[in-house]
Formats: sequence, structure tokens, C-alpha cells
Amino acid sequence: MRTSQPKTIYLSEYQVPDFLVDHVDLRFELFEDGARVHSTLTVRRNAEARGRAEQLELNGDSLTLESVHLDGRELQAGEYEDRGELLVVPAVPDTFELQVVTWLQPHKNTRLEGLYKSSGMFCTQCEAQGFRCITFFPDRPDVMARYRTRIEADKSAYPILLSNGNDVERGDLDGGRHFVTWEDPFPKPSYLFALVAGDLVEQKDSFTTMSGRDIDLRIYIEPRNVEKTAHAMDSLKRAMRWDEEVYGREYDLDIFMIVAVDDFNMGAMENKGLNIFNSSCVLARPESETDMAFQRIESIVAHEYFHNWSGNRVTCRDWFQLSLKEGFTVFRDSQFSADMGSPTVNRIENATLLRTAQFAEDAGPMAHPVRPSSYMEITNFYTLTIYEKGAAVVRMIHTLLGPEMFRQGSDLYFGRHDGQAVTTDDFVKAMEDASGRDLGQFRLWYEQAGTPELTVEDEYDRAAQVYRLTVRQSIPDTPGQTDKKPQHIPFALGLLDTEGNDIPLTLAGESGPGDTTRVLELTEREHVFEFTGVASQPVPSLLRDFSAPVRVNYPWNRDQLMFLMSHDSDGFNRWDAGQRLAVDVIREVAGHAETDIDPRLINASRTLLNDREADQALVAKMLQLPSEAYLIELSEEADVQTIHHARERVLKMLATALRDDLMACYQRQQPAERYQVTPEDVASRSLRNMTLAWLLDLGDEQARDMALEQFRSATNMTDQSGALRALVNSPFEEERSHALDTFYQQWHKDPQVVEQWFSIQASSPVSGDLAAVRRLLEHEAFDWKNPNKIRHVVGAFAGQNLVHFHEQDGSGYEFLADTIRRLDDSNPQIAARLTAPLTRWRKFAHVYSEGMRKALESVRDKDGLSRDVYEVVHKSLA
Ligand code: 0A1
Ligand code: ZN
Repeated sequence: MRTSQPKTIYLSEYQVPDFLVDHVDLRFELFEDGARVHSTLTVRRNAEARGRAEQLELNGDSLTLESVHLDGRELQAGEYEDRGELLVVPAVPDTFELQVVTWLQPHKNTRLEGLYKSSGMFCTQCEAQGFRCITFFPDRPDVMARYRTRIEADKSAYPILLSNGNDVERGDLDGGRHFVTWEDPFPKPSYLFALVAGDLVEQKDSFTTMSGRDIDLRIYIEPRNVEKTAHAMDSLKRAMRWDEEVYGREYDLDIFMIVAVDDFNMGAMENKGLNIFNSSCVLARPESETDMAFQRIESIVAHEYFHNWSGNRVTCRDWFQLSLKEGFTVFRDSQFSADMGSPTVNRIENATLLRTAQFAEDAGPMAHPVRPSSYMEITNFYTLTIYEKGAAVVRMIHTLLGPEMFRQGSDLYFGRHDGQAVTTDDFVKAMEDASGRDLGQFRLWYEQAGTPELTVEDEYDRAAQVYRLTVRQSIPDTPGQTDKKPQHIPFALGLLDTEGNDIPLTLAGESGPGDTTRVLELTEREHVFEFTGVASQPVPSLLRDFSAPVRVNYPWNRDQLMFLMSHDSDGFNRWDAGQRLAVDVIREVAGHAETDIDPRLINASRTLLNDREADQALVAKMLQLPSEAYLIELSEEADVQTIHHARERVLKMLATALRDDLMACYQRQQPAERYQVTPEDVASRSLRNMTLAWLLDLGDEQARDMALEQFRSATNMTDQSGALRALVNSPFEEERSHALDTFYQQWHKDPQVVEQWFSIQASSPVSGDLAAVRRLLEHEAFDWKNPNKIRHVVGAFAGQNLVHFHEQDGSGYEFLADTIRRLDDSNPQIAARLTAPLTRWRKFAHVYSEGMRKALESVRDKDGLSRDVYEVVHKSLA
């Protein structure tokens, strides 16, 4: 544990590895009180690094070293040095075999990195640097090796033994033990290694690839979850087909396995041929999981599967290149989700995540480029910037090149770099080489942090029929970066005429009318675009389909926003216009208790509620008011209480004015005969739950009875939990606690549903105050060792229940700081992630920021702070 400042690692100091490993032979002896790992590495000096190091250095973390052999001879003390985080063998030949035996204690591993136990089963998590918790190894992604893994364990307690690749041998051993040997023919970095041993049930299916190979598909779960695998299996098959059709990528091994585990730090992990999933990201059935869970599972199953090419076959040279695999893979999974569901809704959801949370990260003390240039603890860099902004950057390349050229670029990338560990620059280079486009300036998206801001002005010359748009870009300073260069931004736009129709766009100097949506390319600090032949003053529809991850400032008035809401041919901008209108109205009433809300917002909402022709999925999105988090993001010095109350008041006034329309809309959304996750059905359930929530917020007694009835008669979790949430957030105390009890009694055996039950309470602005949250921590179902439980109580409180977390007495901040200090010892990754809400302290008005800063300081002052939390806290206070 920490006594000194952790080391910062710099991209500029990257050097090729001194030694390469061609083959790794592992033998795991698994016991109840520990595990012995025998590792045999076939090592050679790297020709590219010749002349550098004499000595071999292998990474290790929390290992007990039992023995070291070099080419069959046991090394004596003095012939090697165990420095804890490094095993050093001073003099080694150019090629040799190194055998290392280590002893681990998986049952005591609460960090959930390396080899650990989750509900009785052994499992591993090696990304980013967990393999060094298993054995000494050059634990860096540019060392790629072939692995052979033999697992030995008690046969009755651990009948299923899994690792990467194909199983090549199995048999019984003395003492009721057995073994299975796995061989992975594809060279891989150590972070993709995986092992699972447990008493698991296997669900099987198969997939025939485009070249006619039959692939065995298997999902492994605990027996209680047998009913919950169908959706993941279907999603997997859809993803496999889609990757063939859209990217020409075929699966390469004969078997593809997924394992569900309850204790997992993240969502899921793409280990070669053996993906390991957090149960909540893979298991679902309609009765117990919501539409959101179904959609999340489809996209995460696809995400992990897509990594087989974007990440595994072509991997990262070093961890600064993390977005090479993550940005590209998120882009791929979001294309997939758009193809499977509603593209517009998908775009809205992606953009919301970016604009709310990634923009906030990019404006805070942890801001970093898509390709960072330094870090202390790499697990802190699994961020929205690496994932979501990284995906937005790939999307912009797609927009600039067009789908055909982009596909040629991706073919070239996969073909050129198959089996290699490469950089984001190699990715961009392949796109350039395939398309002939110069992406030189575009590369700044990888190097510069911060969200570009576009300020747009316009001018209409009626006599000349010319419409002139001036677009200026600026990029705010971020830690360590000032005076940024302008970036290359694809800026899609359209112009609407007075009827609301798209105007064909002709730029000065062009002949003939062009398309109605044009992608203008911004490369300078300022551009002036002149559109000719514009017969009347148009309304601009800017940044269509959110064509770049930027902020846009343009002074639309409310009538123009209403006009865009009902006429824009771009669904995303119809939604965005509604959001801008709502933001404007909420801001107007903020702090002014006597101000009425603009009737135009009421009318717009009424039109939406009664519009049965429009795409209901879009309608459901458009009716949702901007979140508190987004409103905070938009403010200069956020006053959380004022924002919360203003938003609440607008919601109440809307609900009051629209009561009858809400009732009618609710009644129209009759539950479907059969549960399906189609965009239409999801929209209908979402409208039903939203209208119910609005009505209950009013304290409407008829709505209360409707909610109770929905709660009782629901045949799927979306409806049941929707009713529960509405009751929990209503003023009806008795019904609320009765529904909560009933729900818990019904579902207490299902940990995933209990997580929902926790988060509905912890995130409730009505009943989820700090005292209530503390009671949840005492509940029998709460478990400090399970990251999901922590996320659904503490994470939900600090991340979603803003009005209670930001109590002005600072109690919410102190509570979070206590929690972080407590978790810092047992699970530093989770502790560091929980710190995020405090890091933005400078964004808040003084009454809040002081308390947040103090809470951070109290974490900083803890003895033996982990490297994970150290980095976040020190950077936030700097
Ligand atoms: N690569 C995984 C996410 C992941 C990252 C780190 C982990 O442990 C520290 C676990 C999973 C993905 O993108 O899905
Ligand atoms: Zn990923």
C-alpha cells in the first residue's frame, strides 16, 4: 500500500519489449485454500530491442513465489530477485525456457483482479494488468503468445473447467480430482487470458459461419439462471451474422463461450473465445428484467463478440491506445444496435450519454484525450472519453469517408494488422490509405482533450437570396493543454423553408441544387458558408444526427424550436429542438417561484402525447424532460437544489395541464399479448410508465390506483418496476412501502431484481434521502463485496439522486467519502469509480463545492491510499 507518490507512465517513453514470449504453458492446481500456478514461458530476446537489457524483468502483483527454473535448472536465491512488483533474472541467454511457480489466494481476492472466487466458482479478470496477479509475466499487450492451459480441480465441486481456445485433453486424477487442457492457437496478449472453474450449467447452440463452419456456442451459468440465457444467445447469433454482413468478419475458433458471474468490476470482458460477463449484462427473461436490460444485453454481447476482431485479432500496442479497440468496438456495437432497433432513438441515447456525462468528464479535472499521453493507474482510463468519444471519433471518419470507403479502410486495417499490437495512428493510416483522404488534421481528435464549441451566426440577404452562415470553433483548455488547434469537424446541416420543407442546398460557386443535408467540413477557426438561391429566411437545422461530439450555440427562438420540433426531417434534431426548448423553459422558472411556464411547451407536449401517427419511439424520447445531470452540465455554476426544483415544477405544471391527455395516452398503451423488445413495444411501455410517473408525481389518486393495478397485474419487469418506481416517487407513503415489501418478498431470491429494488429506492428524489440509503446498506441483501450492490445503492444515490446527494449540509459528500475510504482497501477500482461525482466540485456553486472539496481531502488523507484512488483524488484537487 501507498507510502509514496505513484509513478506516472508516459506514452512518450514507450519502448518495444526487451523480451518476447512465444509460448505460455500454464498448469493451475485449484484448491479451497489457494491455487498453485505452474507457468512455463518460451522466451526470446526481442531483435528490435537488441543491445538494451541484459536482465529479464517480469511483472507481478501480490504473488507468493515458490520457485524459478531456467532451462530446467532451479535458480537459487541470488540468481533472481523477487522485488514484489518485479521478478528480475539478471543474466539470461537469447532464448530460454523459464518456469515459475506461484501460490495465490483467490478466495481472499476482493479486488476482483487476476484469479478470484465469485459465488463459489473460480474466475479471472486480466484486463488491464490482472495477469500479473496470476504469475510473473511481461504483462503488456504487445507481448503476444500462444497459450496452453491445464486446469486441475476437485471434480464434484468444479465439474466445468474452462479456458481460451479448444479443449484438447481431459481426464481424471487421484483424490476425486480431474483436469481439462485448453489450447488457443491464436497469439494473444496476456490481458485476454481467462479461466473459469465451477459447478455450472451449460446452454448450447450453434452458428454456421459464412464459409460454412459450424461453431459451438455455449453459455455457462449457475443452475438458478437456466431460464435467463435465451436473449443473450439470440443476440450473439445476430451479432455474429451482422459482423459477417457489415464488416466481412468471420469467427475463427470452433467454440465460443460466455460465462455469467455475479461479482465483476465492469460490464463484461472479451477474453479470447471465453467472454466473462457480469450477470446483469447477460442474463434476462421478461418477468424479471426490464426492456433496458434486454437492450443493454444485446449491445454488450455484441460488443464483446465484436472485440474478437477489433481488439483480439488486432490488439493495442500499449494502454495509451485503449481507444483503438474500445472506440472502434463501441462504434461497431452502436451501428449494430441501430440496425436491430430504432436508429434515431439509438442516436439520441448515444448523444445523451456523450453530452451529459462525457462532456462533463472532458470539462473536469480528469479530462484526457482519446489517446492519453500519461496515466498513473490504467484502470482509471476506462472512461467515457476512451469509449464514447472514441466511438464518436470513429463515427466521424465513417461520415467523412462514407460507408463504402470506410469498409475498405476497415478491411485494410484488419488485413494489414492481423495478429499485431498496433496504435490508433495505424487505424487512421489504414483509413487514409484505403480512401486517399488526408486525415492529418483529423488526428487532433486523438490528441486534444476538451469538447469543441461551435458558435454559429447567420444572416439572410433577401434581395440576393443568399443565406450566410458563420461558424467559429474553439476548444477549451484542459489540464495540461492550452491554446488548442482547430479540429477537423464534419458539420451536417439542413435548412428549412417557411413550410418546414428541406431546401436543396447550393453553396456559392456550385452549380445546381445539391442535397438537402450537407456535411460541411470545418477545419479553420472560422468559416463563412454562403448558400445561394434561398427564397426566404430559413430555419437552420444544425449538427444533424449529432455528426460530431461538439456543443453548438445558435440563438434559436422558441418559435423556431417549436417549428423544428414538428418539421425537421432529421429525427435527432426534432428531439434536440424539444430539449432546447425545455431547457430554456426550466431555466426561466429556476429560482422564480411565481413564473408560469411557457404555454408553448405545454402545447408541444400535448401535440406529442396525442400524435398517434408519429414514430412512438421518438415521441417517448421527446416527452422526457432533460435530466438534472444535463442541466447541471449546461450551467456555469450549478445550483443543484434550484435546478432540481425548477425541473420538478415544470414537470408538475405540465402534468397538471395535461392530466387528461396523460390519462388517455396511458390507457391507449395496452400491454402486448406477448413480450417482445421491438422499438414499438418498448416505446409503448416507456410511454405507459412515463405518463404514470407524471400523474403520480401530482398525487393523483386515480393514477395511484392505476399504478397499484399495473404493479399487481404486470407480466413483465418493465411494467412491474415502472409501477413500483412511480409509487416510490409519489407522495403515497403507505402504498410505497407496501409495494416495496411485496416486491422484495416476490423477488428476494433473484439478485439481479434485488439490485433494481435497491436502485429504485436509492435514486428516489422523494424517499431516497441519506437515512434511507444508510438503511439499505444494513439490509440483508446488501453485500460490500459485490460491486453491483455497491453501484445500485451508493452509485445510484451519488450519481442519480442529485437532490439528496447534494444536501447543502454536505452529509451526502461525507457519506460518499466514507464509502470510498472503506472500499479503497478491498476494491480500489470500484472505490476510484465511485469518486467520480466528487471530482466535478469546481462546477458547483460555493455552497456545494466547499463540501465536495473537503470530502475529497478527507479521502486524500487516508493512510495507504491505493494508486487508483490516489490518482483521481490528487488530480481533482490539483
Ligand atoms: N474490455 C472490456 C471492459 C473491461 C475493462 C476492464 C476490466 O477490468 C479492469 C474489465 C472489463 C470491454 O470493453 O468490454
Ligand atoms: Zn470493449
